Amino acid sequence: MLKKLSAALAAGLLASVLAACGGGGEDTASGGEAGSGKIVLGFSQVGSESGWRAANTKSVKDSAATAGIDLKFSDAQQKQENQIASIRSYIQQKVDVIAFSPVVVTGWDAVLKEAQAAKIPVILTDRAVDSDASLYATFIGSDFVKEGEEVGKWALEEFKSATGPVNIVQLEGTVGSAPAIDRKKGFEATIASNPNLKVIASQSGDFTRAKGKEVMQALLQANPKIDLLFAHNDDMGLGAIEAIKAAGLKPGTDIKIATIDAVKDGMTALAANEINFIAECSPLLGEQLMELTKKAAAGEPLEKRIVTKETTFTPQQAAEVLSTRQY
Ligand code: GZL
Repeated sequence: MLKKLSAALAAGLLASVLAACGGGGEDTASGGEAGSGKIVLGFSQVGSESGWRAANTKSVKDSAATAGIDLKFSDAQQKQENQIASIRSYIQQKVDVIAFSPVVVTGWDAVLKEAQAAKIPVILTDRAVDSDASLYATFIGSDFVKEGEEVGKWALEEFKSATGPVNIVQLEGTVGSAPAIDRKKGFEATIASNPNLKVIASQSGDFTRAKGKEVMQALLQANPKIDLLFAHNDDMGLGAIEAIKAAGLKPGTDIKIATIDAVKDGMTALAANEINFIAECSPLLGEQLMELTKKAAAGEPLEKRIVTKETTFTPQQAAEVLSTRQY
């Protein structure tokens, strides 16, 4: 009897050690222990690549604490394999709900099927996947095509009286990510109505300030005349501003700049006319995510797609709201 008991204890201990070793950054539980009666949510975050991501992580953690939800959180350092490992560890831990922001669009079918087989509902936040919608409970996030269209509409207006070519360079987000794919799609489809507006170069800056600066330095050397930079997020735009200044040019004047996100640093540059236009992409998804988590845990049906409400900002509008921004 004693032998059987110790073998069972050892097996249980091994399973819990394995389950805690999800990939990527450490898993941090922010609520009560298993069996505390609290809903347990396993969340896999893309990484910590931008100001937007930091604000999104804060929103998720703060909202879980406010909602009394036991949050297990992992940072994938922008690696899909780490997200998949974390999701598998949440399945092994038998959490009530899994949520994640998929770093890229493809490659999720297998792990989503494993979660479905374990009867754990999955909520996509922020970014989409190309898996069949039957494999997840709902997707809450922005309409990235619309964000790209908003920037395109601003560019058409800004350069409507141009009589010659308007040379545009584009700093794209993480390769293969939904925001990079869809922002590019929305922007380029919109500016196509004015043949003067030409994207002469388009390259990924991986949503980071450092990479945005590095790529913009190369683009400035290769292209003597750049009229507009469209950066898929504020952070890459802010990195590009450093490169533009180092090249002896005035950002927002010599080269017009449009970005997406509207985080504090981006809005500060916009208010200072170093950026000329920002389309908002709200990271404050935490509160809605917790409401959806409670419904999913209760087995309630969820609408398949929840789009976050967003706006756009000019320098004047940024100056007016800067002091009241939450992120
Ligand atoms: C958009 C989000 C993007 C932001 C970037 O919802 O996925 O990732 O625009 C962030 O700042 O890195």
